[in-house]
Amino acid sequence: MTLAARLVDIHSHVYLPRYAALLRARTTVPRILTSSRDGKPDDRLLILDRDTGRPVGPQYWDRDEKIKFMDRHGIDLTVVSSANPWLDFLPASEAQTLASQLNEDLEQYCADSPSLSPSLKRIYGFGMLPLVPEISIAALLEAIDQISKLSYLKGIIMGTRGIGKGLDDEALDPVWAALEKTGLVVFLHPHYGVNSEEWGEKNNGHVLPLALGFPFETTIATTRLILAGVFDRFPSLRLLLAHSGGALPQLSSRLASCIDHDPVVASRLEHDARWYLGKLYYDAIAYGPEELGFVSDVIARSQRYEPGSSIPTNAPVDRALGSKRMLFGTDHPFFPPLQSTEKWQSVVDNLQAIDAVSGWGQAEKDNVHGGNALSLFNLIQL
Ligand code: 5CU
Repeated sequence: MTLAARLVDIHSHVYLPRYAALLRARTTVPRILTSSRDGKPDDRLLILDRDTGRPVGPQYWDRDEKIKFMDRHGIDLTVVSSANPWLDFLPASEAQTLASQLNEDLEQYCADSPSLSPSLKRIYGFGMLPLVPEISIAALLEAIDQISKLSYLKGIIMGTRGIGKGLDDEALDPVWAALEKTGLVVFLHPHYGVNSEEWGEKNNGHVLPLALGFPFETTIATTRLILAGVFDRFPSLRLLLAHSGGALPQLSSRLASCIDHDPVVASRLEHDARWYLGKLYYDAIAYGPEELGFVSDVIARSQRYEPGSSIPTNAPVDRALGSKRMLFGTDHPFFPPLQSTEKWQSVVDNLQAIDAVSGWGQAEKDNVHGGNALSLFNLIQL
């Protein structure tokens, strides 16, 4: 098997034992509510707004469970990230200490994972920054420096709130500069969704916040980054969007038109909005081949926008080109099957979707399965 034919999961979460212990000690959300049934632990995880909890167990923190899941689904290598809500609910000094400890813990979690080849581990990681209000920028830069020196951490995961004002906060410019300089991949992941009043009064469980709220949050945060000129100032920043970029691909031409009609915003940006979508990376967690094909087209279409121009050239949109920025993911340990099955349907759905994208040949599918991840995380030369 060539390296390019590897299956690499870039969207897979963990609550490291130190973090799980913190959640267990808490009495308000986010928390792990501990109880037992028939003498066995019956713990529940509460992290979302109006969360009634869902079963939580070793699959959330135990590395052996992660490896078993990988083996069961033919996943060769995983880049794990801490799950939401990260450190968002902690005071700055606690967040700073814990971020540093959790980054060391994650490095060890990866270091102790089995080897895939003499020079490749089966698990790498995204570290985290203490992105909370009142943290100093110096503390964030220190965390980036720490992560960049940990050999198994290849990026950072971040939510959408920044240090309280969102990711378009100019105070974060030194953070983007440092992330760009170190080459760490920034995995942008939602947690808050949108205002829960939008979900009405019917009990729809977690369906609306997860299916719509999460992707809309990512859509808004990424759009704000574009509008703030972050990709103009930091053109080499490597941003990976959760859930295939949410609704941004679908809304990008509308966004471009709205910008064109607003001279103040238009004058701030160096490129047409659609151009920026070709500079981002997208996980392939969209569950359907049509959606993946569409995202691939939107990425490829950015080539039609010459720097600074909103008039597209006639260059054909090459769907295969878009696939180079899309990467397989599972969202493990979330979305487990309701009944015990050998393979998780959520994983099978996403793999089948990749295989069924019209216009993607074997090379494109191999790239989305793992080749793109190995390049993005600089694992190919190892
Ligand atoms: O099911 C969920 O709540 C989640 C979550 O919180 N975070 C995530 O990444 N996926 C699903």
